[in-house]
Amino acid sequence: MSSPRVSDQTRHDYCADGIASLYALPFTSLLRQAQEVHHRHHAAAQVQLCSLLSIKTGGCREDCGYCPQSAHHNADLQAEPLLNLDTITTAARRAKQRGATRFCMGAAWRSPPTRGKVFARLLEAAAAVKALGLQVCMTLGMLDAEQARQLKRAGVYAYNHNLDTSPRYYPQVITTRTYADRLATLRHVRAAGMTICCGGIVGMGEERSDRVELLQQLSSLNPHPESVPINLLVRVQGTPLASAKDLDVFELVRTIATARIIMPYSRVRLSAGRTQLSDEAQALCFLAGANSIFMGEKLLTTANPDVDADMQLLQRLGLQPLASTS
Ligand code: SAM
Ligand code: DTB
Ligand code: SF4
Repeated sequence: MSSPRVSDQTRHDYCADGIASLYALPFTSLLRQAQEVHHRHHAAAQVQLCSLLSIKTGGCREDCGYCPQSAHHNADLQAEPLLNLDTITTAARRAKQRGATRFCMGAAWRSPPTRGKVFARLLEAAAAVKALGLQVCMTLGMLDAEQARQLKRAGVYAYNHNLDTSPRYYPQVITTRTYADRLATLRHVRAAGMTICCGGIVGMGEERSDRVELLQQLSSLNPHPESVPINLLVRVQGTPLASAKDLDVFELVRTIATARIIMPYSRVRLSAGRTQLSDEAQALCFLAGANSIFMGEKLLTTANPDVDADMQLLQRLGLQPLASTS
């Protein structure tokens, strides 16, 4: 039986069947192809460390079934209004000292307030974090074209806006905004000249075919998202997905490997959910082509591994944090 071929070209026309046959390859063949692509297009010993900060927490109008920050659910969470500039820059400075090269600010909004003081503070925060020599990433919900242009002008390098899952499964998880809304925001981000960080979540009770269709949607974006976060659901008490059933960890690895093959130049981020993974499972994710993690004991509102443990893991694997370019 001939196996699907790896191509050197970036392709945006993968069909779901083609992606499904890659995804379902024998594990050894899938990982070999993923590693070939990873080594061809990346410095495969380097892992980018990113740091996250929730700059506005909780009370969100959206009903995303996985999210502790939604006002529709009952997670045990302290809501916080937008942080002041000092608090943000202090956190960014600390992240840089600890080896992060990218700083991602997240806000629990459907979309940021259109203009005015709050938006002005976001622009200031972007400029201040950029001035520290960090790649600035923001994730603030839906943007219109003008907001995207202003964020770009202020120094935002990447905008994170996830598709989360397949178009088919999406309405089971989120009802307050559509897949099309998300694609519209991604278009504004691209048109404004920011890079795109777009991925999804696995382990929400979806089928393998949903993970494949998410990957198909991501690979159809042209250009590909420069950054593809693959999150393993963090099950939070009080959210509708609190008791989603365990995902076989090899499905996470297959998702990463397939993303690596079909989006060869993108940085694939092993994102939320690492506290649920053994060192060996994380190593498999790196073998599959993941080349970034979030570092710091907190993601936005949930736990992440200790920095010391992460540094030890990288060292044991002979992997290096990506060096700062500034
Ligand atoms: N409110 C903005 C939005 O939704 O675009 C930005 C912040 S939101 C928390 C960013 C992303 O975090 C979501 O799109 C989702 O993919 C991910 N996320 C949220 N809760 C999660 C959870 N419990 N487990 C895994 N990923 C999660
Ligand atoms: C992404 O895809 N994962 C990060 C980042 N983008 C903003 C967020 C993960 C959040 C996990 C749940 C929490 O800590 O609240
Ligand atoms: Fe709000 Fe974002 Fe959470 Fe959805 S994922 S509820 S939009 S903070």
